[in-house]
Amino acid sequence: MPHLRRLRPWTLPERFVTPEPLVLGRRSFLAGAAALAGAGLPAEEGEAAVARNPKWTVDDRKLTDEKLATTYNNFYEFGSHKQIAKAAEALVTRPWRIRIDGLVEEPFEIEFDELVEKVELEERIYRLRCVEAWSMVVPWTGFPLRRLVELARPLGSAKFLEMQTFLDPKTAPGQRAFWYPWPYTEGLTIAEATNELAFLVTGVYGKPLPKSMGAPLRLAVPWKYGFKSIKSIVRFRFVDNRPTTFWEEIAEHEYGFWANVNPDVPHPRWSQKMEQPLGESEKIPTKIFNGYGEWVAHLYPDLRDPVYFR
Ligand SMILES: Nc1nc2c(c(=O)[nH]1)N[C@H]1C(S)=C(S)[C@@H](COP(=O)(O)O)O[C@H]1N2
Ligand SMILES: [Mo]
Repeated sequence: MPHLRRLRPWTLPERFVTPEPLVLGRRSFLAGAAALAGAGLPAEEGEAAVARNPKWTVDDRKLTDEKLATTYNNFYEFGSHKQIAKAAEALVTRPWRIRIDGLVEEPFEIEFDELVEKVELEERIYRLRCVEAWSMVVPWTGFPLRRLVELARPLGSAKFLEMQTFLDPKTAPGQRAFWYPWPYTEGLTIAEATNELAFLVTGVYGKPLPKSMGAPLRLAVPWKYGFKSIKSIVRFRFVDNRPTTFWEEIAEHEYGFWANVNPDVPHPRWSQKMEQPLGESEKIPTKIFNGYGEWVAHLYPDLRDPVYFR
């Protein structure tokens, strides 16, 4: 499609050379989502592109290879290993009902496609640092979580935002492991959720989000360890007490609520000093807040307190 080629020069900085255009039209983006469900439409000439937000780039590292990023995953619903991509194909992502409730003016449910129509999509290149010490750099498509908070109209009494993944053991074999506290639950303070970095993801590499990466809607909070970036979200609940998260419930001394990246606070089982970028041979030093301290350090009252870093 020639217009996609024409988009490339001004949407792709030269240093991010990937085999495919990073930016697709909004229409083709949604159509791409439909294509996954078996009803694809061709992209059309003249449609608006999902704009790259130039503020969020990673200039000291290359983009992670798309094939690697989409096939080396943590998604315990589909297995406790990295090769879950095939199993995750069983997930049915349309219709996809999202519930917004708790301490809000009025609880409501909304279809994913309807939600996407209410927001402005943009592309951001973010780092992701897993607590297991591997990392990647990916171009997410999505919208600020702050936008969802606005749509939800939380009450003044709301202090935290709890998020939950779908619960369907028939589809997700991992959820038949009854010793895990399903559904996967995560949480942020309202200040974190409305920080400009907190991003709700609907696509990656200019395409709809693959199921392996948490289709149709997942979180990206790049200053925190990867387990905070919850996948395949079906519920946003505003609460006044700190939610207990999935990993915290399993092993609270290993995976805390805050989980901000810090090379100087080791995990009980491994150092956090270095990380292995997926697909590269050399390890690199990990940065505090994964390199995003400028935007988020002020959210935490005492940076010497290790509680904020696990
Ligand atoms: N629902 C759900 N979300 C999840 C996980 C999970 O197992 N289930 N794993 C987390 C972890 S540990 C990481 S590192 C990231 C991995 O995202 P990726 O597979 O897209 O790289 O997803 C996070 N979100
Ligand atoms: Mo992770």
